[in-house]
Amino acid sequence: MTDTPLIISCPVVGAELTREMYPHLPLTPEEIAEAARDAVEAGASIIHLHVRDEQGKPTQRVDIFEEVTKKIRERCECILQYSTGGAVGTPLEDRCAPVKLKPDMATLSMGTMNFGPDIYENTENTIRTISHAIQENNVMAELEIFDYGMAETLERFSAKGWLPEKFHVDFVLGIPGGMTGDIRNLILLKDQLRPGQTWSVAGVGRYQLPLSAHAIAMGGHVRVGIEDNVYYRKGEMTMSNAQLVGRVARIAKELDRPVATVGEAREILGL
Ligand code: KMH
Ligand code: ZN
Repeated sequence: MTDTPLIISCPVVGAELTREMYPHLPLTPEEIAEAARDAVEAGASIIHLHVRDEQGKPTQRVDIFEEVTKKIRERCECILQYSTGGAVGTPLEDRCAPVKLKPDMATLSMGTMNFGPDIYENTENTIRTISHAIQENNVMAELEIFDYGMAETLERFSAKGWLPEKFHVDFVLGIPGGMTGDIRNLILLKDQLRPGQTWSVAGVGRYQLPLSAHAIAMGGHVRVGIEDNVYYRKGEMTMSNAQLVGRVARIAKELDRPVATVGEAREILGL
């Protein structure tokens, strides 16, 4: 077991959920900022951020990212990671737009896939354009890998010089259309990485808890929050992001893995 502190990342709102699907969904800048603060107090050091417009719809509007960022910064210290994935179908230009605010990190999805009934489109041009925007703004990329082919794309793109030299890798497992959250998939993907590469896992739905526990034991890091799963256990919705984060922090402590402070997370990621 590694004694590297565990980085917990929390995706506090996501782009696909609605209040009908999850009644406690934070939507306004104030609500999102409070959800972020509570998650940080429970042990998260990274906040993975999507934002919503005045109607509660997912948006990549720069003014709203700016407002939410300010409100989060007023409440807590954390590593802010903007989504460049947006919602399924968000135009490429909109996806790139918030990166110019220079958050600490931004996501970079590594391939096209079925996303439930939809298509999450990440053509070669999309990936290269977002990668360029990220590098141009001196932001650290988190590569989102939903499927094995995307791990191979990582190597291919890296060899071509299309990726930043340094990045963090997040495996998102359990989206219908991508790889499932079977532990064997995590091992397969993790073994594909270069030595020393930092990685985390985001288990979707019922995979969130077992994948979190395995990542802690394997020396990886964990993403846990309602963007990926709204249940605390089968049949019981979670009260909040903080409740999900708090459980992962407790499991880590029981496994003798300290939970990273924000400063430690910055150091581990090389931010
Ligand atoms: N909403 C998903 C289609 C990201 O944040 O970078 C994409 C997503 C990935 O959430
Ligand atoms: Zn996201």
